[in-house]
Amino acid sequence: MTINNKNIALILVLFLALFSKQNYAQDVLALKQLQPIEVQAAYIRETIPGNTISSAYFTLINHTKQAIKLVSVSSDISPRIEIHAHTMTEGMMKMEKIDAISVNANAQVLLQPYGLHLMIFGLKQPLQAGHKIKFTLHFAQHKSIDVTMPVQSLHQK
Ligand SMILES: [Cu+2]
Repeated sequence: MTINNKNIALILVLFLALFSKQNYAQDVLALKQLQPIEVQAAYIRETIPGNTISSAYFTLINHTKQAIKLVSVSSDISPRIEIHAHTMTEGMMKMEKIDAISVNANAQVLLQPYGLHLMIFGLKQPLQAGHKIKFTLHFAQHKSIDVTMPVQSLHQK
């Protein structure tokens, strides 16, 4: 009986692929468990032609045993990013700047159209669907986290 080197090589490659895939899955899991603050479903709106304003939305999840407070957001794309809320004033829907978004221990807060959102002013360049934008979220008593948000087309909901 002869040993086929080709077959051995193939088995080795398959084995390595499986092994590394498993390791990768474990790494992702470990990373998730290590993140006390998580951001999900983040996106920023494509700009309307001629406009330099946009808004961004996401779910902010607090896995810690203490309340957290998002106090500001920064990004290279804009000199001014504000946290906004929509309020009803005399039957009119208005938005206003707020100082922070608090998230209770083991809770989450949704930033969504007609609710809490980030308002991005003075965009240096138009935002086009498919692009990815990096933001840094700053917290009162927690280290900042980086979030990459895809630009969503205006035609999407
Ligand atoms: Cu706003």
